[in-house]
Amino acid sequence: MERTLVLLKPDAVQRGLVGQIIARLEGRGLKIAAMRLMEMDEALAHRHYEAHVGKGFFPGLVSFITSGPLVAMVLEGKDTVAVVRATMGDTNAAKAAPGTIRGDFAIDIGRNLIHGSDSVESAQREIAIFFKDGDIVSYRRDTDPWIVEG
Ligand code: DAT
Ligand code: MG
Repeated sequence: MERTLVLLKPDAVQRGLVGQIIARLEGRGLKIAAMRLMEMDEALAHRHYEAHVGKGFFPGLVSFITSGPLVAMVLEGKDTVAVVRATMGDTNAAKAAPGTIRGDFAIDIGRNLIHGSDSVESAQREIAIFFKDGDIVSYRRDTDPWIVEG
């Protein structure tokens, strides 16, 4: 089973969309393996978004992501990285397809509600930023065989 890091960004918390967003991810059959409400400081933001340091939008991104509490989660399941990315929709929420989280709830690239790791390697790096091994819980659900065959 594959794991990914999901952040429900400060706009999701402020707008009261945390429950609806989690419901969509759970609804696909993804399993919550870790979850916490927290604030990101500047150092953490630089670490998490290291690939974007120096870009024009980076200062705005840091100020937004550190502006209030967010929900960090580890999700687990089949092809989780790709499934979460598809469920999120396009980075530019204005272009995100209806039916996706961004396409249904957001309209701006700088207020796009959710982060999901973009590869298995990124997921491993990002999960380690937010969670210790002991924070991640492995468990079986009786529904698992009804979600993934085999
Ligand atoms: P994603 O969050 O879909 O993985 P990304 O990794 O390319 O997108 O960028 C990280 C975040 O930075 C993105 O969610 C919103 C912000 N961002 C990216 N490109 C931007 C741009 N051109 N203008 C403003 N914000 C941008
Ligand atoms: Mg990204």
